[in-house]
Amino acid sequence: MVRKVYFNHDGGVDDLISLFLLLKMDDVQLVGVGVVDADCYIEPAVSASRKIIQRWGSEQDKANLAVAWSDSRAVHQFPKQWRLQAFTMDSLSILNEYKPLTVKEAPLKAHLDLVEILHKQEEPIDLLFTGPLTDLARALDHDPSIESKIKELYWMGGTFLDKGNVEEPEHDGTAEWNAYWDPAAVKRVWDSQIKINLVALESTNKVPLTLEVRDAWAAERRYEGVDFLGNSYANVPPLRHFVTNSTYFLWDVLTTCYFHKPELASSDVVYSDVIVDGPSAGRTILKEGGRPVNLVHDVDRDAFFAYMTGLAKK
Ligand code: AGV
Ligand code: CA
Repeated sequence: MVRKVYFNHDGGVDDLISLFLLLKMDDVQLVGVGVVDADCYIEPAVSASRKIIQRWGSEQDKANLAVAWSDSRAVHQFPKQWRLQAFTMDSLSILNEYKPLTVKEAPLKAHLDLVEILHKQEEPIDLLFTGPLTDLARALDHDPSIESKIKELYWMGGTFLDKGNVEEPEHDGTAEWNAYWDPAAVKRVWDSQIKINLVALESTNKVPLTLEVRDAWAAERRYEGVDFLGNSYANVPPLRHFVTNSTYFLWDVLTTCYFHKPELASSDVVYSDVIVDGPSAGRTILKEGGRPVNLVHDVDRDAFFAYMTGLAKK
């Protein structure tokens, strides 16, 4: 059975690698792509997305997919050093080898593109979000009837740990960045009936980029897709001595692989809420009687890396 999925991402290294891997997965049909101006600059992120579809999409993907720009805006903006990584991704030779670029941009803004594509579906489809939830929240506000067209949401975001990954003035450090970028959007999605799979820091903390992973990709760079992994992750710092604010994890790639292969990870339903403002803005908390979400809290690290590297070889 082919699973249909709409993918909304924010142009980071692991967002773009997620797009690449989605195109490689058996029995997955990508029905739409939206890009939000969060952990990226949107122009190179849209451009890199179109180039990835052009290079690795099927004939059907290339003919039917168009990449939608979001006009959603930050409540709390990402650091510029991280956002600049989209320019390097868009400049990689492997994405610029073949011209002309024929994969189109979508005519509608990303949240309206999502609404339109959901309405075209006969059966409910899955959503994969690897950046902030703003476009989904706006789509729900625009047309709440789309809920019946959504099977499940897979979202990289949030954490119930004491320590998140936001290190910013005025914040207490308890939030995860995708939630912090637009906390009210998380609340809007929590207020819906959508079934949520949350790939939070509990599991993504277990898949840092390490030198060992880098070397394993280098040893297999004869595979075009593995060389693409190595070059892409050359943009970002690995874990060496201890975790810093810039240490890179495979956050979104784990989320994307969990969507396709949930047996890589373990999960439990928890009841939760989100703090919308103040020093803990964007913090997700456990709460009795709160909103149920399926929290992915653990992962088989070796199986995950073997699986994602295997996909890149196809
Ligand atoms: O919080 C994780 C999210 C993921 O969607 N992003 C990166 C992933 O795409 C934000 C982020 C947190 N720490 C970062 C991030 C870092 N050190 N570099 C770049 N982005
Ligand atoms: Ca992301």
